[in-house]
Amino acid sequence: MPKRLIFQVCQTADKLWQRLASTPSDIALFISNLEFIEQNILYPRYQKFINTYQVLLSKPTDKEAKIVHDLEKYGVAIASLDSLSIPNSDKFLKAAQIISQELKLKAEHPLHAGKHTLNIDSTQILRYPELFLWGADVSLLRIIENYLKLPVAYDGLSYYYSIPDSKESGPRKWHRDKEDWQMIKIGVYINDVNEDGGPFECVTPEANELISEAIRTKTLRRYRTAFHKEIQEMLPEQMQTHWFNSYVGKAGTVIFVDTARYYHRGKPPTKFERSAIFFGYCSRKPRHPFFCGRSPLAPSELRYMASLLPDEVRDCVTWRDRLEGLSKWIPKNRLKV
Ligand SMILES: O=C(O)CCC(=O)C(=O)O
Ligand SMILES: [Fe+2]
Repeated sequence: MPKRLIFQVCQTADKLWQRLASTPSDIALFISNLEFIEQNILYPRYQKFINTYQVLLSKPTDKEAKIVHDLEKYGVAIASLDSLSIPNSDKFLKAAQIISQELKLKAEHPLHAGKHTLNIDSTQILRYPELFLWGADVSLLRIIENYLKLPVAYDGLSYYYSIPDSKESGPRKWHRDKEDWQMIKIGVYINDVNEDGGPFECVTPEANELISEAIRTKTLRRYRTAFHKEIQEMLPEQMQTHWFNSYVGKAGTVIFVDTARYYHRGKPPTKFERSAIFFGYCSRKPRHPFFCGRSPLAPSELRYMASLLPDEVRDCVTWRDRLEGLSKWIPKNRLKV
């Protein structure tokens, strides 16, 4: 059999397996979103966690508090590698640029023809631990803790090498992330990104409020992914000209965003490739733990990464070992957005 055919057969079998393995978490998602369960059990439990943790919240610096404030007000806060001054940011960016070259080469291989996005694999992350470690910086974690008002779970990173084919699929469709009530993604651009190079986009708070209302009144199914035109058509006349922001920026631009509360997408690039890393964070008792663990690292690899971190940060990576209750046993959902 030609190599390409074998590859396609393997890919189809893998997709089928992923769908099958994701059935328990799809059912759990359905149950946990039943109005009765959400309003009488899950939401009160979440509020109780927040109240209990209030006295333990660490104090942010003024610079960190400004980012928390922007997140609370707009759902998004913009910074840069320079402005954040996180240790080893140069090393981190250099490694990320090497990965970009590797993914570019991989994309050119005929086996990957037609793919809109290529992702980092675990061997690449293990080769450059600075990629994972950057996301576990104490200042970043303090910002997120103060936004979530809960202890932080660091869910690792996704690397998107996005090809300029204009296709609206995967995270290029408008969506909300499912992990938790509120969560944070930190996006870092690895190359300069303009309007034709697939900028990250997020709806304005006003448009998000209208979309949330459509979900409350069941006009829109919660967690439904949507094409650009579908959202546009849902919104009233006066909002048509400005219902989202496009975050164009230089390499090293850093975007903090609550991807669970706000509809967002990576705009399909039309002319230029885009390399970006998205670090994921939620609380240590997330609403849907079976949607966490999106990074390609296996549990043993995560434990290795945790061992490289200072004691006080390690719990952010190993939080899953201390998860309680039924949801701990539901296998992780394997389907992409
Ligand atoms: O690629 C992008 O800009 C969006 C990524 C995204 O939706 C996510 O990481 O949750
Ligand atoms: Fe997302």
